[in-house]
Amino acid sequence: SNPNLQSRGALVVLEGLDRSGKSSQCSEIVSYLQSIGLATELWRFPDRDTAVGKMISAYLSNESNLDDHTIHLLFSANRWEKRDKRSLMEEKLKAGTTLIVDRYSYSGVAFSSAKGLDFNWCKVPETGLLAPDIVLYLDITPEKAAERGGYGGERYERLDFQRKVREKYQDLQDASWKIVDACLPMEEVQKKLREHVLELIKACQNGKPFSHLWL
Ligand code: 2DT
Ligand code: MG
Repeated sequence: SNPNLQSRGALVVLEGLDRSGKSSQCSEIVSYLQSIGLATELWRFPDRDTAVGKMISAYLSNESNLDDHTIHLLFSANRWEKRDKRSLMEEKLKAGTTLIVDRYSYSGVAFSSAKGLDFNWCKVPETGLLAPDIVLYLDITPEKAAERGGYGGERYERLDFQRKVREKYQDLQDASWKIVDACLPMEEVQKKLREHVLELIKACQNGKPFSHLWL
């Protein structure tokens, strides 16, 4: 490996429709990576614990209503605010920590554009954020996802809307995406995710450079 290039952690994003299994798979992969001695943290967006995150949470649970553009920008702000001194995403990665992130800018664009907002307008506020090294997309049809039951009753958790979100996700796919069939048994899904992530971590340790959205 090139000694001039810095060993760093990997920025891994999981995306998918509601009930695609993202959150469980994220937890499992984090436990696995930690168990083999790799510094790893679980992040998620929205981060509902910040001031902005509390506004988002109120909106999602229908306790408040906001204009579609306004909530879009709040979701984006919730990603930008994670650049503050203590939690700076890039600092963590540079220190060698791998981040497993449950949703990111792709959710931002897919969900807002599925409401009818302009696709490119939705991408603009994300411009300049750190780009994931990989996007692991847990692919499931909205019908199959709904069969899993337990849509929590939050805004967006409706079959017709999830159909539109899936189409928008398809328009966002690029070379950094790996599509994983979310209907395989959970262990099989986890196995595929681990393979992708371990290969990527190696590349990052060997100095894979950072890139930024939407280059
Ligand atoms: P969770 O169920 O994962 O908490 O997500 N969403 C998410 C957006 O509309 N824009 C965004 O930028 C992000 C990150 C997807 C709550 C919902 O919020 C949607 C589902
Ligand atoms: Mg949800």
